[in-house]
Amino acid sequence: MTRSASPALPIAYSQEVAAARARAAPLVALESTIITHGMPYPGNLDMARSVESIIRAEGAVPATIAVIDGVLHIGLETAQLEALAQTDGAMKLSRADLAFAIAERRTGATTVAATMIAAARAGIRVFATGGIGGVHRKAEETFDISADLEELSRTGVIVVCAGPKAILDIPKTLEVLETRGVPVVSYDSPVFPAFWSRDSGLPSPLMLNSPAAIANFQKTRDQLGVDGGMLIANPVPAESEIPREEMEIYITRALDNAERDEIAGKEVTPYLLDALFRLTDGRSLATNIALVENNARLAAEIAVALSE
Ligand code: PSU
Ligand code: MN
Repeated sequence: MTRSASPALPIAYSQEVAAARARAAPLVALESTIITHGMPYPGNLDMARSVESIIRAEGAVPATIAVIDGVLHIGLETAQLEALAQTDGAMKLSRADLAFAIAERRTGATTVAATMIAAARAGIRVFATGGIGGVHRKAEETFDISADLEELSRTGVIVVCAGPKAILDIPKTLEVLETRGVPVVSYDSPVFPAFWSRDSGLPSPLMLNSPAAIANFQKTRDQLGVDGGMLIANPVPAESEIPREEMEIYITRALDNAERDEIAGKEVTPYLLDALFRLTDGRSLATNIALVENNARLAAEIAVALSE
């Protein structure tokens, strides 16, 4: 790389993504924090691979996003994905530090917020994940509100998730999204889902029943000049869900442990996911994988509908 006064951003597209961009094929962005900080190896790699193949089967192209040695990758080659899934010290990148990792030539995984920034920059309009970050319980004391919510309000990407992780304060999370003008749409369900469970006990602000209707809603927002993102909440398939009452028992225990261990900041979400994995004997992980796969399918369908 030659150096000039203002070198271009180090950005690399995988072969598959570059080819898809050249023919304007529908693309679906995928985050990488779920790989490095959300699930243990090798389940994380199995999940990452299966999600990519589900997107291909629906006629779209997957673009897993990560920073590797200071290069922003839009789409990972097979060996890069395998290496990332086994990397230990990857940073967990959000809006605050995505550029830091690039500038300092570090390796880092992108959260929902950082993945949205990278996807928007690459012209990718749809993104599949598991659960977004949100307002943590006791946020009135800790001020812990995920940067994912702010990003949804400003960056024009459709994020398909299974609801906010139930470890969060879901009513407060919905309040913030409403305040920031983020449309929250449940897919084919009148109730708002809560990640491992299909029903959070709260009604959904909006509901749509088909990828075409979601694409049409987005096109209308574009016509109206309303920018920012949109959140699609896709309930986990019934056969994979852990009912809310049961999950709540484990969540209470995991939150108690987090408080005892004085976990704060970026550590909170990975700590709780790991604690739940152990408290549920791995069941929470199986559910997590099933819901990400389900979201990948819907995101691909939306990307295809948007391109029609
Ligand atoms: N959903 C998962 N596993 C995860 C995450 C979401 O099933 O690991 C990650 C996402 O990257 C999300 C992040 O953006 O957790 C939120 O972290 P925080 O609460 O620190 O903002
Ligand atoms: Mn936080």
